[in-house]
Amino acid sequence: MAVLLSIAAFFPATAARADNPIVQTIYTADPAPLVYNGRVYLYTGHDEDGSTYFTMKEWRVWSSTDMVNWTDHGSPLSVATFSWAKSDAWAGQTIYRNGKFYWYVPTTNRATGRMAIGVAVSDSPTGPFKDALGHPLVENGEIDPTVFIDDNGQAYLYWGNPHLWYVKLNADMISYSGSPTQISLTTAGFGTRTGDANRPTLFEEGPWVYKRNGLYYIVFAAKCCSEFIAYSTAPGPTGPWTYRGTIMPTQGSSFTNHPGVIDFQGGSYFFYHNGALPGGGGFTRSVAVEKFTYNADGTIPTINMTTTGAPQVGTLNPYVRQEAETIAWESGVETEPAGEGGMNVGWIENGDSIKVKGVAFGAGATSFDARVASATSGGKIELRRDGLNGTLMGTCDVPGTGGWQTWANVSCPVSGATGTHDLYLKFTGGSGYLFNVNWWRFNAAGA
Ligand code: FUB
Repeated sequence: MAVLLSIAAFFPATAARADNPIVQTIYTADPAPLVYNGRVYLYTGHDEDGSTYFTMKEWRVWSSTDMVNWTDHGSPLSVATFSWAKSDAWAGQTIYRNGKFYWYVPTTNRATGRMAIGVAVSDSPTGPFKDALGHPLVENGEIDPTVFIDDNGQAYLYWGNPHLWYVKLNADMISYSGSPTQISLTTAGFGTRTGDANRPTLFEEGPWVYKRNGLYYIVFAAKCCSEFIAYSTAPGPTGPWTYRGTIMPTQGSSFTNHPGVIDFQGGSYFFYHNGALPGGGGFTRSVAVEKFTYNADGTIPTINMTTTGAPQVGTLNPYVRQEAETIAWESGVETEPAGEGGMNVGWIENGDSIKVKGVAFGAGATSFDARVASATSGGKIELRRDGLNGTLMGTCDVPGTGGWQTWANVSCPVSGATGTHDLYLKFTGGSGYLFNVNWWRFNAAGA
């Protein structure tokens, strides 16, 4: 197993942590949430460790049913997926239509040296995605596509920095009708910027377009730098736009920000990024989320960044297989593709941990199973309630299995696992890497 230097390696263990940012194993940026089939899929970029520019090679996918425990689905799309692309896995968005998922992304065209918009397609929200065209969908040197399908079935792709463009997508979602059209950036539509004669309005980049109760919204990164998040509304998908003000003020140790807005299970959620992780900043960003409520007139309240994040929607069922890479908060671990499919947690050392929030044990669990692998001599998984030093519900011994991808099941008895609690998987053992975990499950009496 390769030794990766990562943020996780130096992130301190904390007993009681909030849940923003969403991902702690890597730096993430440019959130694009999608609700599909009762889950939120979160598409992000990936800022490389130690970046001093927007050094981004791949896009990543995460998902959650409860807004606090997020499953890592790895990287089903990268710059390398596009044979014509050279670099820059920047801010994109994925949408579902007719059984397929379309992911629109900006990346640099090797042939022209300019930013272009590519489109990738998959049968699954978690990929694998393939280049739908073999060439850019559209190219004018501008970035940050957002995609929207109106109630009448007409799809629109918007993008831009420094201008704002749209084009009408055909029903196949990989071609368009007419030519890219510039949306007029008026101060009435997009607010007034002072001090930059070339950019008289606040629109900077990162548009996010959607419709709610018949009103069209464009949320965007405003002013530079540092950016804040603002929005405008319109009676139709192409305007005329009216500037509505700030959603998220400039905050959070990153000079960019990037919005993504969804409704899920009756709540509204605002995704953004900041520099909140250790080592974080403008090129080492992290995606976070807040819950909010629209005002009665459809306007959006001011939303501030928190470390608390969104409240949990429901609970997590420990009596079905749960992926080890389903995490509310972690300390010290990494993830990687598992040889037997999906992802696994690895790079586990003594004292590392994973918190899984709001686990509904109900009447009580009697045993715990885990799928593990170890090329060394293994270690132990301590199952603790509500804190790293909380009540010990059980300890599972993990033996050496002969390889980091040589998987075996281990099982151990548990007690005191009743009601709903945060579960801490605390890993202990000797020095060096101990073992990997692919999945876990509790068993109830009689199961
Ligand atoms: O992540 C690279 C670029 O930074 C994005 O395309 C912009 O929206 C800004 O977040």
